[in-house]
Amino acid sequence: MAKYYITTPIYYITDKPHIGTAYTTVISDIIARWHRLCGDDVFFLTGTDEHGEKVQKASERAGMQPKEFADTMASKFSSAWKEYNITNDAFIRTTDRQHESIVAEFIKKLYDAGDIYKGEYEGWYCTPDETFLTELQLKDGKCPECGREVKKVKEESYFFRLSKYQDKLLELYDKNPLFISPKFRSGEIINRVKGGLKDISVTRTTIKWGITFPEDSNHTIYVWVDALVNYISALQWPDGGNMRFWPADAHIIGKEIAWFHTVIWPAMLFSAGIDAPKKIFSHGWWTVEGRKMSKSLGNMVDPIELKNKYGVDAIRYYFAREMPFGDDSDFSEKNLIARINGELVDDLGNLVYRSLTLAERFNGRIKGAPELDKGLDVEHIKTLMTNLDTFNAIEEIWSQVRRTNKYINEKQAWKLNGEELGSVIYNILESIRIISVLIGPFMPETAEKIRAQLGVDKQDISHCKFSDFNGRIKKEGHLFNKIEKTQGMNA
Ligand code: ME8
Repeated sequence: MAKYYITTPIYYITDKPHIGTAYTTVISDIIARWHRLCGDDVFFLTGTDEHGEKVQKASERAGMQPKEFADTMASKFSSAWKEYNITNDAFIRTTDRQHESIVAEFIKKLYDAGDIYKGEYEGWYCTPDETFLTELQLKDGKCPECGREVKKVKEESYFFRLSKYQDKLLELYDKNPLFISPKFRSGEIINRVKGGLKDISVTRTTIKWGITFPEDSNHTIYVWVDALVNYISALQWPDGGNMRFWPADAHIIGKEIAWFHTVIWPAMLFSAGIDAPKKIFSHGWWTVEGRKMSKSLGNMVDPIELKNKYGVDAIRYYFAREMPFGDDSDFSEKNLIARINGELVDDLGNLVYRSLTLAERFNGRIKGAPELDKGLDVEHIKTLMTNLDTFNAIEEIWSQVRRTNKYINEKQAWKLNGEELGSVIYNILESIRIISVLIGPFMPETAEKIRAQLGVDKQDISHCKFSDFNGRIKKEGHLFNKIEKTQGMNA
Protein backbone atom coordinates (compact mmCIF):
# COMPACT_ATOMS: atom_id res chain seq x y z
CA MET A 1 0.00 0.00 0.00
CA ALA A 2 1.47 3.33 -1.02
CA LYS A 3 1.62 6.00 1.67
CA TYR A 4 0.47 9.55 0.98
CA TYR A 5 1.11 12.50 3.26
CA ILE A 6 -0.63 15.78 2.49
CA THR A 7 -0.75 19.00 4.50
CA THR A 8 -2.39 22.43 4.47
CA PRO A 9 -0.64 25.49 5.90
CA ILE A 10 -1.35 25.94 9.58
CA TYR A 11 -3.51 29.04 9.75
CA TYR A 12 -2.94 32.06 11.95
CA ILE A 13 -5.59 32.23 14.59
CA THR A 14 -5.87 35.98 14.26
CA ASP A 15 -8.61 35.49 11.68
CA LYS A 16 -11.50 33.12 11.79
CA PRO A 17 -11.78 30.80 8.77
CA HIS A 18 -12.60 32.59 5.50
CA ILE A 19 -12.96 31.34 1.95
CA GLY A 20 -9.18 31.47 1.39
CA THR A 21 -8.34 29.09 4.22
CA ALA A 22 -11.47 27.04 3.51
CA TYR A 23 -10.40 26.70 -0.12
CA THR A 24 -6.94 25.31 0.70
CA THR A 25 -8.42 22.93 3.23
CA VAL A 26 -11.17 21.68 0.91
CA ILE A 27 -8.79 21.16 -2.02
CA SER A 28 -6.40 19.24 0.24
CA ASP A 29 -9.30 17.18 1.54
CA ILE A 30 -10.36 16.34 -2.00
CA ILE A 31 -6.86 15.11 -2.76
CA ALA A 32 -6.63 13.16 0.50
CA ARG A 33 -9.99 11.50 -0.16
CA TRP A 34 -8.95 10.73 -3.71
CA HIS A 35 -5.86 8.89 -2.51
CA ARG A 36 -7.94 6.90 -0.04
CA LEU A 37 -10.26 6.02 -2.92
CA CYS A 38 -7.20 4.72 -4.74
CA GLY A 39 -6.33 2.54 -1.76
CA ASP A 40 -3.40 4.58 -0.42
CA ASP A 41 -2.49 4.85 3.23
CA VAL A 42 -3.17 8.56 3.75
CA PHE A 43 -2.16 11.00 6.44
CA PHE A 44 -3.80 14.39 6.07
CA LEU A 45 -2.73 17.21 8.36
CA THR A 46 -4.08 20.66 9.07
CA GLY A 47 -3.90 22.91 12.11
CA THR A 48 -3.25 26.36 13.53
CA ASP A 49 -0.25 28.66 13.91
CA GLU A 50 -0.53 30.20 17.35
CA HIS A 51 2.70 31.94 18.38
CA GLY A 52 4.40 35.18 17.39
CA GLU A 53 3.95 38.89 17.45
CA LYS A 54 0.74 39.01 15.48
CA VAL A 55 -1.07 36.61 17.82
CA GLN A 56 0.44 38.29 20.89
CA LYS A 57 -0.95 41.63 19.71
CA ALA A 58 -4.34 40.23 18.73
CA SER A 59 -4.78 38.62 22.13
CA GLU A 60 -3.89 41.92 23.81
CA ARG A 61 -6.52 43.65 21.69
CA ALA A 62 -9.03 41.00 22.71
CA GLY A 63 -8.07 41.49 26.36
CA MET A 64 -7.16 37.84 26.73
CA GLN A 65 -4.12 35.78 27.58
CA PRO A 66 -2.54 34.49 24.34
CA LYS A 67 -3.24 30.85 25.17
CA GLU A 68 -6.83 31.53 26.10
CA PHE A 69 -7.23 33.52 22.89
CA ALA A 70 -5.63 30.69 20.92
CA ASP A 71 -7.96 28.10 22.41
CA THR A 72 -11.02 30.10 21.42
CA MET A 73 -9.82 30.73 17.89
CA ALA A 74 -8.38 27.27 17.16
CA SER A 75 -11.73 25.70 17.91
CA LYS A 76 -13.33 27.89 15.26
CA PHE A 77 -11.08 26.20 12.72
CA SER A 78 -11.59 22.65 13.89
CA SER A 79 -15.36 23.09 13.99
CA ALA A 80 -15.49 24.81 10.59
CA TRP A 81 -13.56 21.92 9.05
CA LYS A 82 -15.99 19.44 10.57
CA GLU A 83 -18.84 21.30 8.93
CA TYR A 84 -17.00 21.04 5.65
CA ASN A 85 -16.59 17.27 6.03
CA ILE A 86 -12.82 17.63 6.15
CA THR A 87 -11.17 14.29 6.87
CA ASN A 88 -7.92 15.41 8.47
CA ASP A 89 -6.13 12.68 10.42
CA ALA A 90 -4.66 15.16 12.87
CA PHE A 91 -5.10 18.78 13.85
CA ILE A 92 -1.87 20.32 15.02
CA ARG A 93 -1.66 23.39 17.20
CA THR A 94 1.71 25.01 17.68
CA THR A 95 0.94 25.51 21.37
CA ASP A 96 0.70 21.73 21.81
CA ARG A 97 3.34 20.67 24.35
CA GLN A 98 4.65 17.97 22.08
CA HIS A 99 5.06 20.37 19.18
CA GLU A 100 6.88 22.86 21.39
CA SER A 101 9.41 20.33 22.61
CA ILE A 102 9.98 18.98 19.10
CA VAL A 103 10.65 22.50 17.77
CA ALA A 104 13.22 23.04 20.53
CA GLU A 105 14.86 19.72 19.70
CA PHE A 106 14.82 20.54 15.99
CA ILE A 107 16.49 23.92 16.36
CA LYS A 108 19.08 22.40 18.69
CA LYS A 109 19.95 20.05 15.89
CA LEU A 110 20.59 22.99 13.54
CA TYR A 111 22.66 24.62 16.28
CA ASP A 112 24.71 21.48 16.82
CA ALA A 113 25.29 21.27 13.08
CA GLY A 114 26.98 24.68 13.34
CA ASP A 115 24.26 26.35 11.30
CA ILE A 116 23.07 28.82 13.92
CA TYR A 117 25.11 31.77 15.17
CA LYS A 118 24.50 34.91 17.18
CA GLY A 119 24.32 38.32 15.60
CA GLU A 120 22.19 41.40 15.39
CA TYR A 121 19.22 41.90 13.12
CA GLU A 122 18.68 45.34 11.75
CA GLY A 123 15.99 45.82 9.17
CA TRP A 124 12.26 45.86 8.67
CA TYR A 125 9.49 43.61 9.91
CA CYS A 126 5.97 43.05 8.62
CA THR A 127 3.93 41.89 11.60
CA PRO A 128 0.80 40.73 9.70
CA ASP A 129 2.99 38.46 7.56
CA GLU A 130 5.56 37.80 10.33
CA THR A 131 8.30 38.49 7.79
CA PHE A 132 11.73 40.10 8.01
CA LEU A 133 12.33 42.44 5.08
CA THR A 134 15.34 44.31 3.74
CA GLU A 135 15.21 47.93 2.66
CA LEU A 136 15.46 46.78 -0.96
CA GLN A 137 12.46 44.49 -0.66
CA LEU A 138 10.11 47.26 0.47
CA LYS A 139 7.66 48.67 -2.03
CA ASP A 140 6.95 52.36 -1.45
CA GLY A 141 8.11 51.83 2.10
CA LYS A 142 5.52 49.10 2.69
CA CYS A 143 5.44 45.29 2.74
CA PRO A 144 5.80 44.04 -0.85
CA GLU A 145 3.48 41.10 -0.14
CA CYS A 146 0.52 42.62 1.68
CA GLY A 147 1.07 46.36 1.19
CA ARG A 148 0.81 47.09 4.89
CA GLU A 149 3.02 49.19 7.18
CA VAL A 150 6.36 47.72 8.25
CA LYS A 151 8.38 48.65 11.29
CA LYS A 152 12.07 49.08 11.90
CA VAL A 153 13.60 46.37 14.06
CA LYS A 154 17.02 46.32 15.66
CA GLU A 155 17.65 43.49 18.08
CA GLU A 156 20.01 40.73 19.03
CA SER A 157 19.16 37.60 17.11
CA TYR A 158 20.39 34.16 16.21
CA PHE A 159 20.79 33.49 12.50
CA PHE A 160 20.43 30.36 10.41
CA ARG A 161 23.04 29.82 7.71
CA LEU A 162 20.62 29.72 4.81
CA SER A 163 23.43 30.89 2.50
CA LYS A 164 25.23 27.58 3.02
CA TYR A 165 22.42 25.67 1.31
CA GLN A 166 22.26 27.51 -2.00
CA ASP A 167 23.86 24.71 -4.02
CA LYS A 168 21.93 21.97 -2.29
CA LEU A 169 18.67 23.78 -2.96
CA LEU A 170 19.50 24.30 -6.61
CA GLU A 171 20.34 20.62 -6.86
CA LEU A 172 17.00 19.74 -5.27
CA TYR A 173 15.09 21.86 -7.82
CA ASP A 174 17.15 20.46 -10.64
CA LYS A 175 16.59 16.82 -9.69
CA ASN A 176 12.91 17.31 -8.87
CA PRO A 177 11.42 19.58 -11.50
CA LEU A 178 7.98 19.38 -9.87
CA PHE A 179 9.19 20.18 -6.37
CA ILE A 180 8.01 23.75 -6.93
CA SER A 181 4.54 23.28 -8.42
CA PRO A 182 2.87 24.38 -10.61
CA LYS A 183 5.99 24.61 -12.75
CA PHE A 184 5.31 28.18 -13.83
CA ARG A 185 6.01 29.31 -10.28
CA SER A 186 9.48 27.81 -10.15
CA GLY A 187 11.42 30.25 -12.37
CA GLU A 188 11.13 33.23 -10.06
CA ILE A 189 12.14 31.27 -6.98
CA ILE A 190 15.05 29.51 -8.63
CA ASN A 191 16.37 32.82 -9.98
CA ARG A 192 16.20 34.36 -6.54
CA VAL A 193 18.10 31.42 -5.05
CA LYS A 194 20.69 31.65 -7.84
CA GLY A 195 21.05 35.34 -7.04
CA GLY A 196 22.37 34.39 -3.59
CA LEU A 197 20.86 33.70 -0.19
CA LYS A 198 21.24 35.72 2.97
CA ASP A 199 21.28 34.08 6.38
CA ILE A 200 18.01 34.55 8.18
CA SER A 201 17.05 35.61 11.63
CA VAL A 202 15.49 32.73 13.57
CA THR A 203 15.02 34.09 17.08
CA ARG A 204 13.57 37.21 18.65
CA THR A 205 14.18 38.91 21.97
CA THR A 206 11.25 41.34 21.94
CA ILE A 207 8.54 38.75 21.41
CA LYS A 208 7.68 36.68 24.44
CA TRP A 209 4.82 34.64 22.95
CA GLY A 210 6.89 31.88 21.40
CA ILE A 211 8.94 28.79 22.12
CA THR A 212 12.07 29.48 24.14
CA PHE A 213 15.30 29.06 22.21
CA PRO A 214 17.05 26.23 24.11
CA GLU A 215 20.53 27.72 23.74
CA ASP A 216 19.61 31.15 25.09
CA SER A 217 16.48 31.70 27.11
CA ASN A 218 16.37 35.45 26.33
CA HIS A 219 15.24 34.48 22.86
CA THR A 220 12.09 32.93 21.47
CA ILE A 221 12.09 30.99 18.24
CA TYR A 222 10.92 32.91 15.17
CA VAL A 223 7.30 31.98 14.47
CA TRP A 224 7.97 30.73 10.93
CA VAL A 225 10.57 28.21 12.13
CA ASP A 226 8.14 27.08 14.80
CA ALA A 227 5.35 26.82 12.21
CA LEU A 228 7.19 24.91 9.49
CA VAL A 229 8.30 22.24 11.95
CA ASN A 230 4.60 21.33 12.42
CA TYR A 231 4.83 19.13 9.34
CA ILE A 232 7.17 16.76 11.17
CA SER A 233 6.16 17.36 14.77
CA ALA A 234 2.69 16.08 13.88
CA LEU A 235 4.39 12.81 12.89
CA GLN A 236 6.30 12.78 16.21
CA TRP A 237 9.73 13.41 14.73
CA PRO A 238 12.37 12.03 15.19
CA ASP A 239 11.28 8.49 15.84
CA GLY A 240 7.50 8.40 16.16
CA GLY A 241 5.70 5.73 14.21
CA ASN A 242 4.06 8.20 11.90
CA MET A 243 7.44 9.32 10.58
CA ARG A 244 6.87 6.55 8.03
CA PHE A 245 4.72 9.13 6.23
CA TRP A 246 7.70 11.44 5.77
CA PRO A 247 8.69 12.91 3.31
CA ALA A 248 5.43 14.71 2.70
CA ASP A 249 4.03 14.00 -0.73
CA ALA A 250 2.45 17.42 -1.00
CA HIS A 251 2.43 20.60 1.04
CA ILE A 252 -0.54 22.58 -0.32
CA ILE A 253 -0.15 26.31 0.24
CA GLY A 254 -1.14 29.71 -1.12
CA LYS A 255 1.42 31.30 -3.44
CA GLU A 256 2.40 34.05 -0.97
CA ILE A 257 4.20 31.59 1.30
CA ALA A 258 6.04 29.67 -1.40
CA TRP A 259 9.45 31.12 -0.43
CA PHE A 260 9.19 29.80 3.14
CA HIS A 261 8.19 26.37 1.89
CA THR A 262 10.44 25.93 -1.12
CA VAL A 263 13.62 27.57 0.23
CA ILE A 264 13.74 28.00 3.99
CA TRP A 265 11.98 24.75 4.92
CA PRO A 266 14.10 22.37 2.79
CA ALA A 267 17.29 24.19 3.87
CA MET A 268 16.43 23.68 7.54
CA LEU A 269 15.61 20.05 6.84
CA PHE A 270 18.97 19.57 5.13
CA SER A 271 20.70 21.03 8.15
CA ALA A 272 18.83 18.60 10.43
CA GLY A 273 19.63 15.67 8.12
CA ILE A 274 16.00 15.11 7.11
CA ASP A 275 14.74 14.54 3.55
CA ALA A 276 12.96 17.37 1.77
CA PRO A 277 9.25 17.05 1.02
CA LYS A 278 8.38 15.84 -2.46
CA LYS A 279 6.25 18.69 -3.67
CA ILE A 280 5.17 22.17 -2.68
CA PHE A 281 2.00 23.12 -4.52
CA SER A 282 1.09 26.81 -4.46
CA HIS A 283 -2.39 27.71 -5.50
CA GLY A 284 -3.53 31.18 -6.51
CA TRP A 285 -5.50 33.78 -4.61
CA TRP A 286 -9.19 34.44 -4.38
CA THR A 287 -10.37 37.98 -4.81
CA VAL A 288 -13.96 38.81 -3.89
CA GLU A 289 -16.08 40.52 -6.53
CA GLY A 290 -12.85 41.77 -8.11
CA ARG A 291 -11.22 43.10 -4.93
CA LYS A 292 -8.58 41.79 -2.62
CA MET A 293 -10.22 40.11 0.37
CA SER A 294 -9.30 41.91 3.58
CA LYS A 295 -10.61 42.73 6.99
CA SER A 296 -10.22 46.44 6.38
CA LEU A 297 -12.34 46.28 3.23
CA GLY A 298 -14.89 44.29 5.20
CA ASN A 299 -15.32 41.78 2.38
CA MET A 300 -14.16 38.58 4.07
CA VAL A 301 -16.49 35.79 3.02
CA ASP A 302 -17.55 33.49 5.83
CA PRO A 303 -17.47 29.86 4.69
CA ILE A 304 -19.96 28.79 7.34
CA GLU A 305 -22.57 31.30 6.20
CA LEU A 306 -22.00 30.17 2.63
CA LYS A 307 -22.34 26.54 3.52
CA ASN A 308 -25.49 27.11 5.54
CA LYS A 309 -27.00 28.89 2.63
CA TYR A 310 -25.98 26.73 -0.30
CA GLY A 311 -24.96 23.39 1.17
CA VAL A 312 -21.52 22.03 1.81
CA ASP A 313 -21.15 20.05 -1.42
CA ALA A 314 -22.12 23.03 -3.56
CA ILE A 315 -19.28 25.05 -2.04
CA ARG A 316 -16.78 22.19 -2.26
CA TYR A 317 -17.74 21.77 -5.89
CA TYR A 318 -17.48 25.49 -6.59
CA PHE A 319 -13.98 25.68 -5.04
CA ALA A 320 -12.72 22.84 -7.21
CA ARG A 321 -14.47 24.02 -10.35
CA GLU A 322 -13.96 27.76 -10.28
CA MET A 323 -10.28 28.23 -9.59
CA PRO A 324 -8.07 27.08 -12.48
CA PHE A 325 -5.07 24.96 -11.61
CA GLY A 326 -2.66 27.25 -9.75
CA ASP A 327 -4.18 30.53 -10.99
CA ASP A 328 -6.00 33.32 -9.19
CA SER A 329 -9.75 33.47 -9.28
CA ASP A 330 -12.59 35.74 -8.36
CA PHE A 331 -15.31 34.71 -5.95
CA SER A 332 -18.78 36.01 -6.60
CA GLU A 333 -22.11 34.73 -5.42
CA LYS A 334 -23.49 35.30 -8.86
CA ASN A 335 -20.99 32.82 -10.25
CA LEU A 336 -21.64 30.39 -7.46
CA ILE A 337 -25.39 30.48 -8.08
CA ALA A 338 -24.87 30.08 -11.82
CA ARG A 339 -22.79 26.97 -11.21
CA ILE A 340 -25.27 25.53 -8.72
CA ASN A 341 -28.21 26.10 -11.06
CA GLY A 342 -26.46 25.10 -14.26
CA GLU A 343 -24.13 22.33 -13.24
CA LEU A 344 -25.49 20.84 -10.04
CA VAL A 345 -29.22 21.24 -10.57
CA ASP A 346 -29.48 20.97 -14.36
CA ASP A 347 -26.56 18.69 -15.23
CA LEU A 348 -26.06 16.30 -12.34
CA GLY A 349 -29.30 16.60 -10.36
CA ASN A 350 -31.46 16.34 -13.41
CA LEU A 351 -29.47 13.44 -14.79
CA VAL A 352 -29.93 11.39 -11.64
CA TYR A 353 -33.60 12.31 -11.29
CA ARG A 354 -34.67 11.53 -14.84
CA SER A 355 -32.57 8.37 -15.00
CA LEU A 356 -34.00 6.96 -11.83
CA THR A 357 -37.50 7.85 -12.97
CA LEU A 358 -36.90 5.83 -16.12
CA ALA A 359 -35.36 2.94 -14.22
CA GLU A 360 -38.05 2.82 -11.59
CA ARG A 361 -40.83 2.60 -14.13
CA PHE A 362 -39.08 -0.10 -16.12
CA ASN A 363 -39.66 -3.68 -15.08
CA GLY A 364 -37.53 -5.52 -17.62
CA ARG A 365 -33.90 -6.56 -17.32
CA ILE A 366 -31.33 -3.78 -16.93
CA LYS A 367 -28.72 -5.21 -19.20
CA GLY A 368 -26.86 -4.35 -22.40
CA ALA A 369 -23.55 -3.65 -24.06
CA PRO A 370 -21.47 -0.74 -22.72
CA GLU A 371 -21.81 2.34 -24.89
CA LEU A 372 -21.29 5.20 -22.49
CA ASP A 373 -17.81 4.04 -21.52
CA LYS A 374 -16.34 5.46 -24.70
CA GLY A 375 -15.39 8.98 -23.70
CA LEU A 376 -14.67 8.23 -20.05
CA ASP A 377 -10.94 8.05 -19.37
CA VAL A 378 -10.48 7.15 -15.72
CA GLU A 379 -6.71 6.80 -16.16
CA HIS A 380 -6.55 10.38 -17.36
CA ILE A 381 -8.55 11.58 -14.34
CA LYS A 382 -6.17 9.63 -12.11
CA THR A 383 -3.19 11.34 -13.71
CA LEU A 384 -4.77 14.77 -13.26
CA MET A 385 -5.44 14.05 -9.60
CA THR A 386 -1.90 12.74 -9.07
CA ASN A 387 -0.75 16.09 -10.44
CA LEU A 388 -3.11 17.83 -7.96
CA ASP A 389 -5.08 19.22 -10.88
CA THR A 390 -8.50 19.03 -9.24
CA PHE A 391 -9.79 21.72 -11.62
CA ASN A 392 -9.32 19.70 -14.79
CA ALA A 393 -10.25 16.44 -13.08
CA ILE A 394 -13.70 17.69 -12.11
CA GLU A 395 -14.10 19.15 -15.59
CA GLU A 396 -13.32 15.73 -17.03
CA ILE A 397 -15.84 14.06 -14.71
CA TRP A 398 -18.42 16.62 -15.79
CA SER A 399 -17.89 15.69 -19.42
CA GLN A 400 -19.22 12.29 -18.50
CA VAL A 401 -22.23 13.86 -16.75
CA ARG A 402 -23.00 15.86 -19.89
CA ARG A 403 -22.34 12.90 -22.18
CA THR A 404 -24.82 10.81 -20.21
CA ASN A 405 -27.51 13.50 -20.42
CA LYS A 406 -26.87 13.82 -24.14
CA TYR A 407 -27.11 10.05 -24.57
CA ILE A 408 -30.56 9.99 -22.96
CA ASN A 409 -31.69 12.74 -25.32
CA GLU A 410 -30.19 11.18 -28.42
CA LYS A 411 -31.63 7.78 -27.66
CA GLN A 412 -34.97 9.41 -26.86
CA ALA A 413 -35.08 6.96 -24.01
CA TRP A 414 -38.60 7.94 -23.01
CA LYS A 415 -39.88 6.54 -26.30
CA LEU A 416 -38.18 3.15 -25.97
CA ASN A 417 -39.26 -0.06 -24.37
CA GLY A 418 -38.25 -3.69 -23.92
CA GLU A 419 -34.64 -4.79 -24.33
CA GLU A 420 -33.72 -1.60 -26.08
CA LEU A 421 -34.80 0.44 -23.09
CA GLY A 422 -33.14 -2.06 -20.73
CA SER A 423 -29.85 -1.49 -22.50
CA VAL A 424 -30.12 2.30 -22.42
CA ILE A 425 -31.00 2.23 -18.72
CA TYR A 426 -28.08 -0.10 -18.09
CA ASN A 427 -25.70 2.39 -19.69
CA ILE A 428 -27.12 5.34 -17.84
CA LEU A 429 -27.07 3.67 -14.43
CA GLU A 430 -23.56 2.33 -14.82
CA SER A 431 -22.41 5.75 -15.90
CA ILE A 432 -24.08 7.38 -12.89
CA ARG A 433 -22.64 4.75 -10.57
CA ILE A 434 -19.13 5.47 -11.82
CA ILE A 435 -19.73 9.23 -11.63
CA SER A 436 -20.79 8.78 -8.00
CA VAL A 437 -17.47 7.10 -7.22
CA LEU A 438 -15.44 9.76 -9.02
CA ILE A 439 -17.22 12.73 -7.44
CA GLY A 440 -16.98 11.18 -3.96
CA PRO A 441 -13.84 13.11 -2.95
CA PHE A 442 -15.33 16.36 -4.24
CA MET A 443 -18.89 16.00 -2.98
CA PRO A 444 -19.00 13.22 -0.41
CA GLU A 445 -22.60 13.76 0.70
CA THR A 446 -23.94 13.89 -2.84
CA ALA A 447 -22.01 10.77 -3.81
CA GLU A 448 -23.52 9.00 -0.84
CA LYS A 449 -27.05 10.14 -1.78
CA ILE A 450 -26.60 8.88 -5.34
CA ARG A 451 -25.29 5.55 -4.15
CA ALA A 452 -28.23 5.17 -1.80
CA GLN A 453 -30.68 5.82 -4.65
CA LEU A 454 -28.89 3.36 -6.91
CA GLY A 455 -28.81 0.88 -4.07
CA VAL A 456 -25.14 0.06 -4.47
CA ASP A 457 -22.39 -0.42 -1.88
CA LYS A 458 -19.53 1.96 -1.27
CA GLN A 459 -16.98 1.51 -4.00
CA ASP A 460 -13.44 2.53 -4.86
CA ILE A 461 -11.51 3.43 -7.95
CA SER A 462 -11.24 -0.19 -9.10
CA HIS A 463 -15.01 -0.16 -9.62
CA CYS A 464 -14.92 2.59 -12.21
CA LYS A 465 -15.42 0.22 -15.12
CA PHE A 466 -18.67 -0.74 -16.81
CA SER A 467 -19.77 -4.13 -15.56
CA ASP A 468 -23.16 -5.59 -14.59
CA PHE A 469 -25.51 -3.24 -12.83
CA ASN A 470 -26.74 -4.86 -9.68
CA GLY A 471 -28.12 -2.07 -7.56
CA ARG A 472 -31.61 -1.89 -6.07
CA ILE A 473 -33.17 1.36 -7.17
CA LYS A 474 -34.73 3.53 -4.51
CA LYS A 475 -35.57 6.87 -6.02
CA GLU A 476 -35.65 9.95 -3.77
CA GLY A 477 -36.22 13.66 -4.39
CA HIS A 478 -33.91 16.03 -6.23
CA LEU A 479 -30.24 16.19 -5.22
CA PHE A 480 -30.06 19.98 -5.47
CA ASN A 481 -32.55 22.82 -5.46
CA LYS A 482 -32.54 25.72 -7.83
CA ILE A 483 -31.46 28.99 -6.23
CA GLU A 484 -33.69 31.91 -7.07
CA LYS A 485 -31.82 35.11 -7.89
CA THR A 486 -33.28 36.93 -4.92
CA GLN A 487 -31.86 34.34 -2.55
CA GLY A 488 -28.24 35.37 -3.23
CA MET A 489 -26.50 37.50 -0.60
CA ASN A 490 -25.12 40.01 -3.10
CA ALA A 491 -26.20 38.48 -6.34
O1 ME8 B 1 0.47 32.18 6.27
N1 ME8 B 1 -7.06 33.05 -1.52
O2 ME8 B 1 -1.22 31.57 7.73
P1 ME8 B 1 -2.48 32.35 7.15
C1 ME8 B 1 -6.61 31.79 -1.44
N2 ME8 B 1 0.53 30.68 9.45
N3 ME8 B 1 -6.03 31.27 -0.35
C2 ME8 B 1 -5.91 32.06 0.72
C3 ME8 B 1 -6.35 33.40 0.71
C4 ME8 B 1 -6.95 33.89 -0.48
N4 ME8 B 1 -7.42 35.12 -0.60
N5 ME8 B 1 -6.09 33.91 1.92
C5 ME8 B 1 -5.50 32.94 2.65
C6 ME8 B 1 0.07 31.65 7.29
N6 ME8 B 1 -5.41 31.81 1.93
C7 ME8 B 1 1.04 30.86 8.15
C8 ME8 B 1 1.31 29.54 7.46
S1 ME8 B 1 2.48 27.15 7.33
C9 ME8 B 1 3.81 26.42 8.04
C10 ME8 B 1 2.31 28.67 8.17
C11 ME8 B 1 -4.88 30.51 2.39
O3 ME8 B 1 -3.54 32.24 8.17
C12 ME8 B 1 -3.66 30.08 1.60
O4 ME8 B 1 -3.49 28.71 1.73
O5 ME8 B 1 -2.09 33.69 6.70
C13 ME8 B 1 -2.56 30.78 2.34
O6 ME8 B 1 -1.28 30.24 2.11
C14 ME8 B 1 -3.00 30.56 3.77
O7 ME8 B 1 -4.43 30.68 3.72
C15 ME8 B 1 -2.39 31.59 4.70
O8 ME8 B 1 -2.95 31.45 5.94
